[in-house]
Amino acid sequence: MNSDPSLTNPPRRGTFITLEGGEGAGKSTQVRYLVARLQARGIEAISTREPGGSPGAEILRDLLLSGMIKALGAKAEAILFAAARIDHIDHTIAPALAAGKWVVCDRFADSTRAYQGTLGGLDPGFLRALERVTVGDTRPDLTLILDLPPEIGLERAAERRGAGAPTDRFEGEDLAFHAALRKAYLAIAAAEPERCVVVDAAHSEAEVAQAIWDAISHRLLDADASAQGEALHGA
Ligand code: Z5A
Repeated sequence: MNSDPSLTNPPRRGTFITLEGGEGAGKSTQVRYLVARLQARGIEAISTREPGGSPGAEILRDLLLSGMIKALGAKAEAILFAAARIDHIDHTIAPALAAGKWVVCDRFADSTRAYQGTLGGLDPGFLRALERVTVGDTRPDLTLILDLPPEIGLERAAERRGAGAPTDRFEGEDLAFHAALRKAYLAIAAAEPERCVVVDAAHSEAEVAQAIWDAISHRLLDADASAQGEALHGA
């Protein structure tokens, strides 16, 4: 009998984590905390973002956030976000996961569901089909939805931007838009509780980082440790 599990088991895919939420919820801040904490544990982890995250997708990011695409409508916008996502998956996410790394991504397909889907009023069947051909098997293992009253998020984003600086395509939308966005994310979390964890983002950066770490420990690291234990016992 072969006692070396590496010769009998296929290589392990890495772990894919996405952070989602409205404007100024603290996603980029928490991506940095999380990757640093994973690396401190000796886990190989990369951070990335959407739209963008690969050279081709970064070109589309500039176009999408410039506001020039808005006039084409939500359907065209969703297709362009999807095109950027395909490049991002092919060149950044999939290779890292194949190498066994953790990938921590600032926004992913739930942003298309919330912004272009719910707020853009797109047909759910169209969105599901687009997501299927775009994402394929590269689905997140865990999605952290940072939940925050939009008034606080917009205030944080305005402070970061600085007085007088222009808003981007989505920052310029009104409060009702951002309130509807919050509801859309909570609906996604309620529909997929096995994948999504809602994190109260109204606390300090350190408290939010701890809540995220607790969710990861509970959902991924503990489960991973017991799976490895079972594999070793079964070997
Ligand atoms: N979009 C879409 O429509 N469809 C899609 O499929 C995808 C995206 C993928 C990308 O914008 C836009 O594209 C986005 C959705 C749309 N629309 N908007 N708006 P982006 O990448 O430029 O920005 P963003 O993703 O919206 O992130 P953000 O607004 O820049 O915020 P954030 O990443 O969530 O927050 P942050 O940068 O970490 O923090 C904001 C400020 O708050 C900063 O000064 C921090 O120091 C501060 N902060 C962070 N955490 C805290 C706490 N806990 N307390 C107090 N202050 C804090």
